[in-house]
Amino acid sequence: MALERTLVLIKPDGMQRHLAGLAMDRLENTHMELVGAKIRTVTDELAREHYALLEGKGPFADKKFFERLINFIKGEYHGDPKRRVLALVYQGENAVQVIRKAVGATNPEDASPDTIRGAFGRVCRRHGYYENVVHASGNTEEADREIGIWFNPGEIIP
Ligand code: IDP
Ligand code: MG
Repeated sequence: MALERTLVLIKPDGMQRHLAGLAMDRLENTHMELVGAKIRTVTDELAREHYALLEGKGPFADKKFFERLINFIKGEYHGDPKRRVLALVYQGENAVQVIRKAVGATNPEDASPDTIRGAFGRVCRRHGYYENVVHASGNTEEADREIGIWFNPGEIIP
């Protein structure tokens, strides 16, 4: 067992649909410790830095689909001029895996109904994009990288 930190983002669909509280309720139920929280406006630069490693990979080999990913996290499809995303850092034993389990599968239609994505996510019928309410780091390397993008060191409880 290892003490880990992981990054969660309440994405613009979650913010606009007022799901931040419900999502956090489920995250709190994991008994992981909340050690960082901030709300940020997602600029183009922040979006591209966050998703830099996905460019050209899997479904994002299609450039247009990669731009959809960027525009989505910038809140372009959810009409929020403030482009708000809530960033959270959870810490605990195996935090990455524990939080991913509460978050659920990438495709909301494959995600178990007792997960955040399974309960609240949806697939955009027009574009096939997974509007899955939250982001959670996929492994510890990703987590360290992403926490460094969203937070300054002094903003996380040691
Ligand atoms: P993850 O968020 O479960 O780690 P990633 O592969 O990192 O999944 O993809 C980032 C985001 O891009 C997903 O959360 C989802 O919103 C979207 N996405 C990923 N793969 C697909 C796909 O095949 N179709 C539609 N949307 C996708
Ligand atoms: Mg991922």
